[in-house]
Amino acid sequence: VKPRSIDLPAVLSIGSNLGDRAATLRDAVTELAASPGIRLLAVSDLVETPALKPDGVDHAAPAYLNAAVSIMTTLRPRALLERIHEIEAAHGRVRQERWGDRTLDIDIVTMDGLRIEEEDLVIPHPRAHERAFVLAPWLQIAPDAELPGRGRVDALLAATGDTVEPAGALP
Ligand code: A4P
Ligand code: MG
Repeated sequence: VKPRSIDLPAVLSIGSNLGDRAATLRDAVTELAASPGIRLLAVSDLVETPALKPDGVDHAAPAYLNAAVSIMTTLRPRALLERIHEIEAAHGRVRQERWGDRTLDIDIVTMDGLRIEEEDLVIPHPRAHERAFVLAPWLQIAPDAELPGRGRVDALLAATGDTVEPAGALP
C-alpha cells in the first residue's frame, strides 16, 4: 500500500529590493508553482515599502516589493526550505549582512498549525506578526487568516500601525 502523502496549506512571503523586482517575484512564483509537491492556491498583489534594517527603516536603501503566496504542499517543512533556497540561489541571492539588500527572499510564514523552533527553521516566521509588508498582502488573499499563536491577521496588521503602498499585480 502506498503511503498517503499529507498535503498541508502554507503561506510564503516573497520580497525583492534589487534588480527588476517585479520580474524576479513573478519568476519566483512560476518556479514555486513548477516545483514537485507544491500547488499554487493564490498570489497577492504587490506592495512597496522602505527597507527594514535591524536598526530601523532605511530610506537610503532601495525599497522592497513584497507579495504573499498561498500554497498546498506535500513537502515536509525542511524540504520546502531547501526548495526555497534553491529558487533564491537561482536568482543570484547573495547572503552578506543580516537583512541586507537582496534580489529575492522567500520566507515560510506559516505551515498549517505547525510550530517549529529549530536553529535554522522557525515556523511561524518569528517577525511576520509585526510586519505590514507580510500581513497586508496575506490579508488580501485570505481575509479570515490567523497567524498561529498570534491571532487574526487583520488585527495584527491594525496593531502594526504601518501602511503599505499598493504596487499593482505581478507582471
Ligand atoms: N529561516 C528560519 N526560519 C525560516 C522561515 N520560516 N522561512 C532561516 C525561511 N527561512 C527561515 O534567512 C536566514 C535563515 O533563516 C535561512 O537560511 C533559513 O535557514 P536569510 O533569508 O538567509 O536571511 P535574512 O532574510 O536576511 O534573515 P532573516 O532574519 O530571516 O530576515 P527576515 O526577518 O526575513 O527579514 N524590508 C522590507 N520592506 N521588506 C522585506 O521583505 N525583509 C527582510 C528580511 C528585512 N527587511 C525587509 C524585508
Ligand atoms: Mg529570508
